[in-house]
Amino acid sequence: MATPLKRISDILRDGDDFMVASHYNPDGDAIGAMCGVGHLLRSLGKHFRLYNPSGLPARYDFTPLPAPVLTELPDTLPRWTIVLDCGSAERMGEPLVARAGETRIINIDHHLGNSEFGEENWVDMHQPAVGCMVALLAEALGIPLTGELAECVYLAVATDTGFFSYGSTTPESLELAARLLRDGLNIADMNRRITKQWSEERMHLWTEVMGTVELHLDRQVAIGIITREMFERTGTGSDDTENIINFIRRLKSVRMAAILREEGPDTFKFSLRSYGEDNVQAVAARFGGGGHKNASGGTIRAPLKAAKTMLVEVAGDVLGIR
Ligand SMILES: [Mn+2]
Repeated sequence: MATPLKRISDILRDGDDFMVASHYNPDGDAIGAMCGVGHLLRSLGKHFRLYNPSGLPARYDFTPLPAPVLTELPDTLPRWTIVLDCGSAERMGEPLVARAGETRIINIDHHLGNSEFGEENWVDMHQPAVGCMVALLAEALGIPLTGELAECVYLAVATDTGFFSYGSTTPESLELAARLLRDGLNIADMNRRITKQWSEERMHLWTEVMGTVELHLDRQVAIGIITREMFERTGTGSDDTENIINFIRRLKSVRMAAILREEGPDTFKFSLRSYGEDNVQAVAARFGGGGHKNASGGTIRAPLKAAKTMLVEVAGDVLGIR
């Protein structure tokens, strides 16, 4: 039986009509992997479109695009849709979920507990980024990892590994970075483009959020709050919250860092981060969420105070803090 990598590279080589999609509210891995696969298809001379319901976030506007990123689905969906970095079909966004039956889905992902919603599923939770899987695809297809493709792969891998600092970082991902560098990638310039993206408005939001951080359970659980009112007052949006949680995790005593972000009346999105053996995926799962061992998220429908209490309680339970 052929491996998923072999089957998918065969489909890319033999097919012609593709759409490449990634999760809504895309992060660096979603954008880098989506554009990376676009570059592969361009190298192969295939027809393809890129689709993301949230579009290309301004902070990734330096990404070398192989095609425009569509925010609306075309009238006729292509034969194949390659879905990247989505742990479940729901992450593709409502419009594509509703029309998933009109196309054949290739699911390439690295999230623990991926629901294998595609016709072809290549799910490898040991990969630190879907960008690493795109590099393996390039290799299988004999396409050199240079130029714009290299920049997209680097964007994906560098952001999802926290610039090769998280526990998910593998020897292979470091070897991949070394290979990109050896083949001409300007790493300092890429890192500048990825990180030097802050607006004053974001600085104001972060100042406020840091001010909300509360410590619970013997200072081992930290929770920060982001309300819609804060967004309005500082002129920011959910894009401006990426990574803020990793700074809360820097608190010396903290084993689980959490952010509760108000989505609507009595509805909060939560993000969780931990280090090492503290499994916050298990915490998120209690609320129907998902993710990775040290990075997860989900939604809690409750008023803020109750949401906080529940999160602290479950964290204490799962992580064994009492
Ligand atoms: Mn990812």
